Amino acid sequence: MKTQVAIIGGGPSGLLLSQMLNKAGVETVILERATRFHVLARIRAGVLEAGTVEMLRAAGVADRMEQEGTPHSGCYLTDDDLMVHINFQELTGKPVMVYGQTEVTADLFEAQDAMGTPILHEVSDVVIHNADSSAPHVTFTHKGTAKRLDCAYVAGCDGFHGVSRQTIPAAKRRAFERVYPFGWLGILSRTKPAHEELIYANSANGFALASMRSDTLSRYYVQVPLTDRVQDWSDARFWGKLRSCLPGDIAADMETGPSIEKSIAPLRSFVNEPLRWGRLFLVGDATHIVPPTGAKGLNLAVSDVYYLHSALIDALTKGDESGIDAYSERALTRIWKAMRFSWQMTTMLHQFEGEDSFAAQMRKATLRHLSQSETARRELAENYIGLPF
Ligand code: FAS
Ligand code: PHB
Repeated sequence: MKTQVAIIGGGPSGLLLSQMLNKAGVETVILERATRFHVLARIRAGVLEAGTVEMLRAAGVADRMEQEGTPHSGCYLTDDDLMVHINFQELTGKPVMVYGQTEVTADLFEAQDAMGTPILHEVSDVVIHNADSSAPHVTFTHKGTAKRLDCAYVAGCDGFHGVSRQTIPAAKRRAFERVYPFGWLGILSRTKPAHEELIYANSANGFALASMRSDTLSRYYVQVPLTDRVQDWSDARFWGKLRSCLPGDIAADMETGPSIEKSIAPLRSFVNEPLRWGRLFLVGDATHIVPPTGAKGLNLAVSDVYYLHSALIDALTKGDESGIDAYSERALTRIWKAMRFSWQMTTMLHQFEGEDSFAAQMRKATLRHLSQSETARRELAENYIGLPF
């Protein structure tokens, strides 16, 4: 098998990169470890930055998002009963789009199928060879047969647990990491969302997030210790915890119902540098992880794709390698800014086990400052809707 760009991973990074390259006439093959059903069964991000919306439009996969997605002009940060409204539209002139990552991925699969792009599911034993040469190739097993894919470039879009990052020799890469001592227990329920905008709640009982996928499908999270397991949490226990974190009047009116999905995600901040080794380029969760508090994970993957797709097109169609030479440093500049914002939102809104009373006072003071300072609200809004690519 031969192609121009071999893409490891068929999540949002790999699919969007492939779609953007194919639209420019660049051939790709996507190698995905899981079944399509499994990829689409993952419930993850829910908020799209303004830049992500533009990229999906440029990729030609925005029609359903325009019809079914919901623009949000603001969100709330709360501290017990204090509710601080962050009006993105007023402060930045832009909204965000609430439209689930699952739907984005489904739209990308549909577009890639229409392109006739080879997406090989259930591959295994993926190994990237000679990435630091002018002729890399990938070997893998598919349907019980050993295969080889020759290519000009390899895009590592295979997430945090993939093989791409590990292909870069340990001596050639650096990792920066902060693991948080708690996770998010998330549920999906066919209930009316607690509020028409997202609520990031800081309270004496810990952090909670009230989000949604539509006006009949709610997505909620509560902070839990890393030792907790999903089976420790009945729906009733979850609803009780969520109510204890949200402002009283909202908690009192909230509709509850059976969970249709329930999972615990650990929280970490992680950056791998560099994003390139020879003709291998890392994209998305393969090279960075953010705590979901800032709604940056999926959106950061999209900005990596924004930088890399144009660089690969220039290299393959014009022989201009300036873009691929600049990719790692250019992407990392934006990655670190999103890393900072996600870390700040996480430390501002979560209780840390064993913290002193001063830490709780700092959280309260930060939220009160936001309620009184338009400048502080604008700084948060500019980061939340997404810094420029
Ligand atoms: P992904 O991990 O989505 O995709 C990588 C793909 O590569 C997967 O399909 C995997 O099967 C495949 N793969 C892995 N190893 C392979 C191999 N060796 N060979 C072939 N294929 C391989 N972000 C937010 O903004 N908000 C959220 O609320 C949020 N919640 C999250 C909850 C969880 C549990 C997780 C894990 C992440 C969450 N994220 C959230 C972040 C998430 O949305 C990621 O940023 C996003 O999926 C990044 O997309 P990819 O880079 O494509 O990585
Ligand atoms: C979600 O709806 O899943 C969601 C929204 C905002 C976040 C994290 C998750 O910051």
